[in-house]
Amino acid sequence: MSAQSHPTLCQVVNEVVETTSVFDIHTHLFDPAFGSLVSWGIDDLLTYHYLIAEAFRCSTEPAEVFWSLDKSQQADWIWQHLFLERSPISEACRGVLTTLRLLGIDARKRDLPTLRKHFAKWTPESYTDHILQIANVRKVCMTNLPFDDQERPYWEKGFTRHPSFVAALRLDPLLLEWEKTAGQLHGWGYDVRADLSGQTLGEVRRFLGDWALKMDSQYCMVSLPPEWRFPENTVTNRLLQEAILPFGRDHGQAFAMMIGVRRGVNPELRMAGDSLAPADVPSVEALCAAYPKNKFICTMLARENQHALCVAARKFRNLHIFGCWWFLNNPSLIEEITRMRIELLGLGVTPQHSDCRVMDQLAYKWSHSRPILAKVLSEKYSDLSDTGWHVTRAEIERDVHQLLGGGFEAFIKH
Ligand code: FIX
Ligand code: ZN
Repeated sequence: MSAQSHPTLCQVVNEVVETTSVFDIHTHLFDPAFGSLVSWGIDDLLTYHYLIAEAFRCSTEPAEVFWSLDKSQQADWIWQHLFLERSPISEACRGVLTTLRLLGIDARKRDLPTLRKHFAKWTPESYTDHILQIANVRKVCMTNLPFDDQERPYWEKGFTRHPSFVAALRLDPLLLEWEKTAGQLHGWGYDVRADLSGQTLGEVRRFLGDWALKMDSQYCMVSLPPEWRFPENTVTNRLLQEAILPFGRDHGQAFAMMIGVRRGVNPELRMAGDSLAPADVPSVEALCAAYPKNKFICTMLARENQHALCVAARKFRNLHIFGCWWFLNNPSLIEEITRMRIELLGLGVTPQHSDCRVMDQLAYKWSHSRPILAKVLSEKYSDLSDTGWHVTRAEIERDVHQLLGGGFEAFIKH
């Protein structure tokens, strides 16, 4: 008889990574109180912009034909092209099938009308809780835009907040379309001018303070094009230096930058038409050096930037890097980037966020990322073992909690 076998290091790491609840630090999900803004269910899953881009490649029909369809017809069209006429082998297609599997829905008959019936019994509230539990996600950070006419009324009216949803104040229109946004701010009673003169910068700070309070935002954030440079005398940088960063220091709000997106490269794809290019890591380093009292959070979209960004984070303790964003959220790239980050930064990084737009996606995005994190960590703990340093289960739990959002919470803490 063999002695009772102990779990291997690899089994313990897998189990801990599977069972540690995540703080998902960047998503486009909404608290269920946002009603019709909440996306969920099979039609929203199929019309995710990642899948729209893939389905367009399979058809020669004019784009307007697709855009003239209603949501369920668009879902039918995508299902036909990506799931019926060819095998759904891409990461985004696989994600739909993983989600259905985790929901206990059998998709093998490939019958979309039957799949739809499984979602009919849920309300956004009950569905949200169900998904959070399946995905083992404890907290979700939204992306909140005071400039959005559909979203703003919910904040202005007020609502009872779901305990798992926290806010992040998104500032793209303020930093990237100042002239238009100045008009909006003016209309809301802030004494701002398009040329930034007079009280403008103080008033922008007042606006930020009002909205950070209203949303109880965890941090402020922007997505920036690859051309963004610092220092450089631009309206974006003046707003950053004279409004956002002083506000951040006064209110303990970190500033997140998601850099490298080229919006609308193919306009006929609408929101599926964005692309990327390498961005400038020295600009991030210059910002961190110039503002040591501000906290910065950063992710970059181009694979080419990932190594230099890790090195930047080694140099500046006020910089926390995160996530395998968008076109990087694919297993081969997640593995490469996660391994490199852990080698260069140890546990001082948040390896992944989901960027979910549809509630159900929490299930697949985390289910696809967790085994990769476990694989990389097992390898690293095993290398440690070879030195004679054996980690305990409690130490592994501590480390994984840190990687899955705990370290980020500590970083942004006021
Ligand atoms: O700017 C962002 O936050 C991006 O993540 C989105 O704009 C993008 O559409 C997306 O969903 C990527 O995953
Ligand atoms: Zn995003």
